[in-house]
Amino acid sequence: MKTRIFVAGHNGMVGSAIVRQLMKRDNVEVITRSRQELNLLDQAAVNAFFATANIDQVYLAAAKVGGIHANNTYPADFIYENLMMECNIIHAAHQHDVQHLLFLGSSCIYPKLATQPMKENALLTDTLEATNEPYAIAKIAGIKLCESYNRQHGRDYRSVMPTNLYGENDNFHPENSHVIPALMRRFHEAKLNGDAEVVVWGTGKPMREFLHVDDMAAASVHVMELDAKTYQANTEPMLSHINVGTGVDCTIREMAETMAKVVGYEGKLVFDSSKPDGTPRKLMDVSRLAALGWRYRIGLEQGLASTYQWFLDNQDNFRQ
Ligand code: GFB
Repeated sequence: MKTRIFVAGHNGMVGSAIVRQLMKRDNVEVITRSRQELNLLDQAAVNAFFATANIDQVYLAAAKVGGIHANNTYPADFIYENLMMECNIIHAAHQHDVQHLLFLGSSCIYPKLATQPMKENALLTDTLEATNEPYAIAKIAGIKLCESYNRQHGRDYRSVMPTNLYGENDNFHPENSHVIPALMRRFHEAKLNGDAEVVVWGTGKPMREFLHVDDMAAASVHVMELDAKTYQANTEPMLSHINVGTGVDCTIREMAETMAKVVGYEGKLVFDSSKPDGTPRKLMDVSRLAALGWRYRIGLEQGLASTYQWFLDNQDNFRQ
């Protein structure tokens, strides 16, 4: 009998990478539903889906995501949609006796000025970064939803907190995307147009850790497939999440210079300090995950190069 796994958010960058990982397994049947087929904001529709789909495991990769500008501009969308999707899926999973679920959060759950690198126990110890606090609160609620269904109903719902992700099938929207797809597209267009300079938002001084989405997908499957005893030995009932990252960071300026090299753009970088920098640094301590036997494999320059190749091969149809 195959394990029936529902990947919520399968069309997104992380969800599609998780589907690619799961397809390598031979005892798995991957179940997906597009936004048109199943509106995750509609609790009755989500319940009706779980009532008939006979799901064994859930990867909750569906989310309303975006970069610093999008979070700063649409805070109500970010908190409402992420809370609703989490509540609908986690509650319906429990009601239809799904024992295993993996919830995907974000490194922005940690305090703006948390000690670096950030350990899992930094959660809820200080105030959050203002530009993405609504999104962070929704993701913290997701962790607490999983922990609460575990404590009250004996479920095995796990949470992984990825650092900044990038890779194929990312959102390349000029304003609402994250920094890597935004700069990749901007440098590419500047190269084609022969522009003398390219604007990079902020001062270039913030530091970020970047993990390729294929590594994130591999880490997600690794954590989901850990036996319960091993998972519980390395987490606590009310501190159950696990950081996923490379443990290495760089400044936005350094990343932009690497990006220019990968794209082959030779013009000038201009830093527009009127744009927000966001959190000064959010390097994750990944020792808990290392103790569970997983390390990243794709370095930044290698990851940027393969993502740029994907960008070139898919420019006509990538999502806005
Ligand atoms: O990737 P990003 O939007 O997300 O910005 P955050 C990272 C840094 O890159 C910021 C700078 O300091 C930006 O000012 N940056 C430079 C740019 N040029 C650009 C550009 O053209 N576009 C963008 N977007 N940034 C997000 C959170 O914060 O991290 C999300 O808002 C999520 O909720 C994500 O948690 C992982 O790392 O600042």
